[in-house]
Amino acid sequence: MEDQQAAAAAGMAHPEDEDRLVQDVAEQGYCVVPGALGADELATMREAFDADRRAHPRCWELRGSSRDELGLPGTEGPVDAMGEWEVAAQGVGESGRWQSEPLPRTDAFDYCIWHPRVLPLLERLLGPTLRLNGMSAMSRDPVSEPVPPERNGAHWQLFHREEGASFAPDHPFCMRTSMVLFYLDDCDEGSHCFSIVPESLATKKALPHRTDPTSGRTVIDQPFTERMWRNRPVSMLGDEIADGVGRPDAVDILAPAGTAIVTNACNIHAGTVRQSERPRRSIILWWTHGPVDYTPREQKGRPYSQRHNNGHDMALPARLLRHPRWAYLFSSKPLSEEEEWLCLGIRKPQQPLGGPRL
Ligand SMILES: O=C(O)CCC(=O)C(=O)O
Repeated sequence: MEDQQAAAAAGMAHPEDEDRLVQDVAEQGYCVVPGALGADELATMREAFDADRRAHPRCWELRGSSRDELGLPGTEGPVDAMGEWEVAAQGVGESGRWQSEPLPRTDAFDYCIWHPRVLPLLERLLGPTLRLNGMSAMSRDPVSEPVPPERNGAHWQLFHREEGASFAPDHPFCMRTSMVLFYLDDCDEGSHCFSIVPESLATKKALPHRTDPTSGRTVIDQPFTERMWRNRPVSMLGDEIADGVGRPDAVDILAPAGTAIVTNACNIHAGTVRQSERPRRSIILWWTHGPVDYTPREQKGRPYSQRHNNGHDMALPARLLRHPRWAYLFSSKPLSEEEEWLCLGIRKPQQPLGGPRL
């Protein structure tokens, strides 16, 4: 009992709670950490979130569509600061999904990186090679249109496995990447929410997989149409995916603001969008295994720092790289070949017979 009180006072999980969360991840591929952010943290983060959106509108992107793709007028008019994309009007795109990469501009969300209950859990799940791979602030804005009729239990969703279904079959948790969401707003039946299809470790281990010949990565071997499910048209996918398929086996994570959701990012998941006057703001982190390449680079000719890039490549601020306690989470120490295989499912191409030519 005293132990439990001491752990709670330090903001940490009691070891038994942590065991249960690890068990949940083994059984379903995700777990829910209640009360990860308190009222003060939520107030500070919401304020920083909205202030960043107001101060840096050009750094926020409506995911899913450019006006060109949508055939909307306006591309010949003034384009955005980068001269490339014109953000689409409200109501198009992936159901009003606005996203940005806030780390270079604010330290307001740093606490989500070294959260005293979530980080120890991630260390157990991913192991000692874990590294932060990205962080996004994401808003699912209010949606005024009525949702299409519910089919197969689906609302407006775009279900997918992360990273093109990259996979680490030999890792103890089959966990190449963990996606962690912190809800900054209450999620219930009357709001948007995050949804995920439970999948046990045993099921994952039995999934068919193959090596992608270009990247050397292991990927789950399911045709694209079996990896993406949607029931609302989005223009980013110019393919034949049928609308209205949905995933009736998905669980809607309905939970109060401050909840953290820790996932194996290869579980099938989606944002569920409902007609709602309320936004769902979230901080999303991607954790993978080192090294993490934070070298600034150009994205499609536009400076990386001006644009959200799904959180997977960004400038890492010096305050983190030189952090007295947490710098190891951003280390670029290379993985050994064995670790690359175990943690990332990447096999080095075999040397040609006779060894390398000199
Ligand atoms: O939380 C959401 O709305 C969707 C997030 C998601 O699916 C992703 O970033 O891959």
